[in-house]
Amino acid sequence: MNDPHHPIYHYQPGNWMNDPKLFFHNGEYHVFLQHNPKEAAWGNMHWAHAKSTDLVHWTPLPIALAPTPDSPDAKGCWTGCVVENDVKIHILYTGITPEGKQVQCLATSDDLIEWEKHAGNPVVSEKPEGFGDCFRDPCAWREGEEWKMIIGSEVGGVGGAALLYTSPNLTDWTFLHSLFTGRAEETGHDFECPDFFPLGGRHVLLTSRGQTFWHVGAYDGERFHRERWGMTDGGSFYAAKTLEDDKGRRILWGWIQERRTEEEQKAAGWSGVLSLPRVLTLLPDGTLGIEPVEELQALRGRHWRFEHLEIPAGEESLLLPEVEGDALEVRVRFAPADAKVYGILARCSPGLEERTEIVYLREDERLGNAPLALGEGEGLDLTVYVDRSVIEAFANGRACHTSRFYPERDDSRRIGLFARGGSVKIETVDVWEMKPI
Ligand code: DQQ
Repeated sequence: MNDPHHPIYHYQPGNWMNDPKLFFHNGEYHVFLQHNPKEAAWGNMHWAHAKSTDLVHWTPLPIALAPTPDSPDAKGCWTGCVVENDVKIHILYTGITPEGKQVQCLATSDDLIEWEKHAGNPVVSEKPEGFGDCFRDPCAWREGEEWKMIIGSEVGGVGGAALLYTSPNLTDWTFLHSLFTGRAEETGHDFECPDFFPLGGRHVLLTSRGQTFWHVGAYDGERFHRERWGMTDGGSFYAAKTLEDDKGRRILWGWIQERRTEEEQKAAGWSGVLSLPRVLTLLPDGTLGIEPVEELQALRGRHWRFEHLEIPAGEESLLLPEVEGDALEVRVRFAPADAKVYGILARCSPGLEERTEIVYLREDERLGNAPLALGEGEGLDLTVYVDRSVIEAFANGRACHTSRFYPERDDSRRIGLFARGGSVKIETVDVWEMKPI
């Protein structure tokens, strides 16, 4: 809490974290993370574990998986998934063998705390012919009497592939074919951390390379036929995966990456942050809706409100009077604007020497790097969660851009609005102080 860049209402397990894997069980949300318990640097992969009952506060739990010397996961327990059959709870994950090969392993538990690795590991030892180096991050689900699983891979020169397997029992797996093969120029040369689930009458495939992409389409039990695709987030947000809770909500979390040097990360003693939970919905046009969960409102404290503000053409910015803080929720409704570029300024010093922009680019139709086309007469409804060095932005229920900013001044605590290349009218501004978790 004394580190001015360390978030206060985002979860971070200490040292290194990446890729979340989610599991909902008996009313509790469980998150497992790729984790290096020794230092704030990638490597030595363990599975950290924490749980929450309210989607806001997290209780750290003992490490779930650690590499076992001279075993198929001697060099790391990489990403995978958590599933439950009628008897036990299972983790399927990628083990890195002493030779550095990627194989798929199984571990089992009764209580999610004590995990026993399967004596016959690995359960999948060989990559099928014809696919590239990537062979990792299993994602399994039950389908009638059988289990299905996809493993992230690639077809050289073509794009990412989600290799489909079937099993009667989670230990004996048969390769079928690629569930879906992407195009490198759209969604990257391979698929890391695939996730696959039904949503609103369609199926959604998530794949990661560069960013986490969503693909919406039809699943016929053998192949996925993609209809629409896009980005879950345009910024520092990766390896995102989901769970379904007892309210039937499909909730997404990602790994918020750092944007400072490896030396700075190690010196800080922590690296990587768990994103805020985001609810996914299928929108009427067949694309994906993404919004922060409403439970986050429990963190709101002191409130400021402003109405009918304007930034006229030629004037660049305005600082909100009185508003101050390094952990805030900022909600701004912009009327349809003629400014070319406009948005919110966060972590501003009083004279604006230091600040970061959360920007909507009207002509490019982007929120930061995330595509966002506004309809005729549609304003911009922008919500920004500022949590010290973490900035998560959500717009119009369908675009997200997460960024990092590490202020050097301790008075960079103000919030502003800005516009360039024209004017913008602001209908309402709400700002809340956010409480620590
Ligand atoms: N991170 C894991 C891999 C995965 C990658 C290793 C994605 O399993 O493909 O830490 O960030």
